[in-house]
Amino acid sequence: MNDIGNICFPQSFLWGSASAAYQVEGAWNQEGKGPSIWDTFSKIPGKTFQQTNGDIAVDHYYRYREDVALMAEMGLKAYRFSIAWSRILPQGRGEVNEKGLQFYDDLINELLKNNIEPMITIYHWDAPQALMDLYGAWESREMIADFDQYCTILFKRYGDRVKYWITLNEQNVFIQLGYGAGLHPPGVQHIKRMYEANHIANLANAKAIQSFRRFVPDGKIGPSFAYGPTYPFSCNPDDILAFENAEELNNHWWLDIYCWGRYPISMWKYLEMKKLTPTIKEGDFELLAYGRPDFIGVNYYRTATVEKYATDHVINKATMNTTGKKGTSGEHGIPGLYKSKKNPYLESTNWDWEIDPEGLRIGLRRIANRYQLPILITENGLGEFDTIEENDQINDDYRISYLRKHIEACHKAINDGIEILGYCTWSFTDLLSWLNGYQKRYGFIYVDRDEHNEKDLRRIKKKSFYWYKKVIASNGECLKKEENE
Ligand code: BGP
Repeated sequence: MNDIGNICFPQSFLWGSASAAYQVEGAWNQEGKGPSIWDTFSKIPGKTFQQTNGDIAVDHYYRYREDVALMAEMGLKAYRFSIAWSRILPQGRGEVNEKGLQFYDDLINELLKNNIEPMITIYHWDAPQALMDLYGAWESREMIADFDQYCTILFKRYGDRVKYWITLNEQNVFIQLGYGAGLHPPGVQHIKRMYEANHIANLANAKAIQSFRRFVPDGKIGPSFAYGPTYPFSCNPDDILAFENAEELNNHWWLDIYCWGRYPISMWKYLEMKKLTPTIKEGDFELLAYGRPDFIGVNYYRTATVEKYATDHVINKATMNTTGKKGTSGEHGIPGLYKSKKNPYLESTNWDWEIDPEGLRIGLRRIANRYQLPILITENGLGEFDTIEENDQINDDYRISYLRKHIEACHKAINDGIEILGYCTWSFTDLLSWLNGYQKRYGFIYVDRDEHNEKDLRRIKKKSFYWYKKVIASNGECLKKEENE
């Protein structure tokens, strides 16, 4: 059970890589695109690392052909990218921007020409600013119909060629950071509003899936969830209870709705007591029942370890490490429910993200068993500083080691009986990290730019590029050799 054993990924396994429009495209105000909430938010002083934004990003909008050629050279089987809503509908609703539609048409065709399966993320956090101004975006039920209109345009236009679709990317992140912690747009810090907005996003997700069944009956769709499986810090029953609380509030709160159309019992009760539950209207649960996905999209980076958090001991507001200075992130938690704890068994990255490949296997088993659905790993990767050495060499052995261990964990999960459709690394090229600037790099391809200087945006293959190429070509077999070396 613990051994990597005979490496045998299914022949159809989708070895992929992922990105998001705001983080790669640039061309933020070109060819008819309207502004998104990230275009606006990133320009407010103090919101992002060294005031970085995606105005140019890595210029993928103008260099997509070069990027796809690199994907083809690598042998990539799938590319997950997102569509910028305000490129298609500059006002968020109403008039369609044909040039925007054409851009993604061209990208899709270029991918298919190179035998790369396109996977569309419909929403990766960049809501049209016009809808924020009009009615507060996710805080209004008007968003459900507008999102559905946007989705339907995409389904009709690309549904003939694109068979894998992701509705919302990390609803748990954009809602919690946008309306709870206030670190993402719209920068709100209000827990009741957070749960209200989240419920509306749940309804929009279900409505989009309902429409998808009509327009793309032979396709597969699901949300991508930022899944951080929880561990109890000790076997003290108090810590076990803290773990149950965190798992239910941070994971089941979303996954139960997606897969079963209902909220978990105990956390509903807890939030009800705190007067934080969202408003439920007639017909909501009928609609949510249509939301059952074809797969669960999993974005996995790390696990979370928690312990009991007594109500009389309140920690200061959590701090997030956005600088890459190790050890600068703080504890967080909810008094009476759980408190985060550093896991002494795990190493961390320079951004304090714990590295835990076994946690991926554990998480995959937990959710596949609970929801009985296949899983598509829509993101997994390592954000690190990279340096260019002599002759344009980038020796990112740390990234190779990270990815290798996580792919091995996927294989073990497959041996455990879990159906995994594919594995997308985050990311293909380097790109803008929302709050962490350009110095936190994730790609197989180095992009020569920094926080304030776009330089020449040259693409340089890292050592990990050649490594993943071998992994794909051998359908994972080469990992076994590496293990024996
Ligand atoms: C996920 C997002 C991605 C990406 C990744 C890495 O939450 O879906 O868009 O950014 O995390 O995170 P970060 O850029 O904060 O390091």
